[in-house]
Amino acid sequence: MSENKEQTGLTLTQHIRLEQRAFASATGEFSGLLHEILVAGKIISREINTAGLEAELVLGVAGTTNVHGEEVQKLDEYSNNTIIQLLQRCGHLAIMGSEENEEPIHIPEQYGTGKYVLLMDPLDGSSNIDVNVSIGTIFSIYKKVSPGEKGSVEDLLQPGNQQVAAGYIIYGSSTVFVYTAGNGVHGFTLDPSVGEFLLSHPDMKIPNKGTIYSVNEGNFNLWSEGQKKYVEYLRESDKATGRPYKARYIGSFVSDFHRTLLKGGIFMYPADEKAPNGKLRLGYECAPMAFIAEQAGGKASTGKESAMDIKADKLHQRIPLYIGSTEDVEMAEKFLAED
Ligand code: AHM
Ligand code: MG
Repeated sequence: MSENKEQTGLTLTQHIRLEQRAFASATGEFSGLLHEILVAGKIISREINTAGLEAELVLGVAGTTNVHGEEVQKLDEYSNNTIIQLLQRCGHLAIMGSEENEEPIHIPEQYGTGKYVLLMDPLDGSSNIDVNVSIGTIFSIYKKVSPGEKGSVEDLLQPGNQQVAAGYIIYGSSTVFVYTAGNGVHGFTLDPSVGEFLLSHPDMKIPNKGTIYSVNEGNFNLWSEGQKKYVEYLRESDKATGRPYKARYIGSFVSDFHRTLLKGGIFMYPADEKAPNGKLRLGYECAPMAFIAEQAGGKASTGKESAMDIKADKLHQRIPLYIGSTEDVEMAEKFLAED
């Protein structure tokens, strides 16, 4: 859809419905599913916005660790429960996978199942919660491929190129919902006065080349030679290629990715000596953002191959990630090829 007056006050629900009208076979299930995700986003957004006022109840650690051995924050748990509760009742899902749950989440029989599967990171960047830095929810939707009514883990291990839709909600200075259903990337800002996400960023495009790099440079000494040389290259002065690049690293993937989508450049979480597959998870962090990056004209790579083409072996699989402007990601791949 192009930007015009007809889009004034276009809500996310309306946008999804209008996009789906293009598909003769659309049954409304997909629109229904996305609608439930946006409702969950509003509830989580409200909780985050009042976090400071109810600090004891909402902020801090929950006293448990998750499958990755990381401390679970109260808001992590709240966001995970909110999405599971809402989504399992919608009737459109066969199975879910979450960063916070070691095993796949089956849909209780009384709610019935549908033809879609959902992967999510309910609250990404949660180490930033207590310091008022933007955090987000990431989701990825596939069609169920396993036989029978119930979903199986196979449904959650499909390569990113099979995604039907992906998106994220960033809880920042405003709450923004960005999604793609394979027809461009569109962003909506929550207007708290009316309680609706309204179209604010139609047809988002990543610049072909940027001037910002984003990486946890504290790991420099653990990196491969190619990775070190690439970052050193970005820090050199060369007017013609816009170097040195600016360094920006929030440590909250949704926020770092959102900036990269809007301004261009590259975000990376490379493999290193301690983490040979990097840190970020394929199913609910890398693949959804890769789909969005590609739909916005950008690129996502492990440094060697497209992040969209990898089929996971396990639910919580990690991969190294280079994502953002096409020229920047390709330059990173060139340096990594020397390793
Ligand atoms: P989380 O899903 O537990 O919040 O962890 C993922 C986060 C990402 O948001 C961020 O890009 C990365 O971890 C930061 O890691 P590091 O602190 O190693 O730089
Ligand atoms: Mg995460």
